[in-house]
Amino acid sequence: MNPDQLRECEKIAIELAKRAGLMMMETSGRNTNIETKLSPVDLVTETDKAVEKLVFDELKKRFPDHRFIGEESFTGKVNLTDCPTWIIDPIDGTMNFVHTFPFCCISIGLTVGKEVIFGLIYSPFLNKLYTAKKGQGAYCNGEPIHVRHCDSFKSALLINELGSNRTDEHQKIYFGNLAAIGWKCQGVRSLGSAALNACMLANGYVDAYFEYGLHCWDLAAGSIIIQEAGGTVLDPEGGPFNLMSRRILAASNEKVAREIQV
Ligand code: LIP
Repeated sequence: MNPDQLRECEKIAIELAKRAGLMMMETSGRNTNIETKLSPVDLVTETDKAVEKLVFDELKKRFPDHRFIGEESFTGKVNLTDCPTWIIDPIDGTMNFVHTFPFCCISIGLTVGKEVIFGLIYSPFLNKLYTAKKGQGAYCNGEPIHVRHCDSFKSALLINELGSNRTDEHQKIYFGNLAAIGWKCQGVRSLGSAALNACMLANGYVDAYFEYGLHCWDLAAGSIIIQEAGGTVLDPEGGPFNLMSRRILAASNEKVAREIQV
């Protein structure tokens, strides 16, 4: 994809995110038909579905050759290919959206050759639009953003999430990690949106973030925004970050990330 085409993708994604944001503002806390998916706390509202439909319908008109992966049209198997692919979470932080806790957003990533080349995260409630294009830095509302300096994990503020997976196995991983890792830093926070957690790190408000049990639509945009803001993104076991592995370890720098890796 050449730079003009990528700029066009960004322009259209921003327009759609703003339209999605209006839909979210109009309906937050007002959804009556709330369904559950993989667990009783894995929620989906009519707005999640309506936003995904709007964004996919418009993108398909503009980019008929591209492929699309979305949280609400997920049928059990994600097939990421080398083709240009839009990866979308129409509302990341649906639990927050239902409760009117303002940390919810739309998250839009674009991959080519299975690599994320563009990411956008927009929270209409916080009035923050985060964007990043491969090799071109990360921005919040048009201003460049950077991770902050952090010497060591013991002086870090960490984000970690309980998540919506309530299996015994996930519970063991969550509390095991919290005891082993969370205890060693200055504080642990949970905002309820993987995408906005990534933005908090990219924007220099926290120093590290890890989470298990996520999907590619939670991670695509956030991973490039962190990297373009100068941060490090890894697999929690220390290998390269894999968008499809359903987990992330991210930090302001590699030293801090390596102190956390399991
Ligand atoms: C949510 C994430 C959140 C995570 C939940 C869930 P959703 O996304 O962003 O951080 O802990 O498990 O995946 O379901 O609101 O789009």
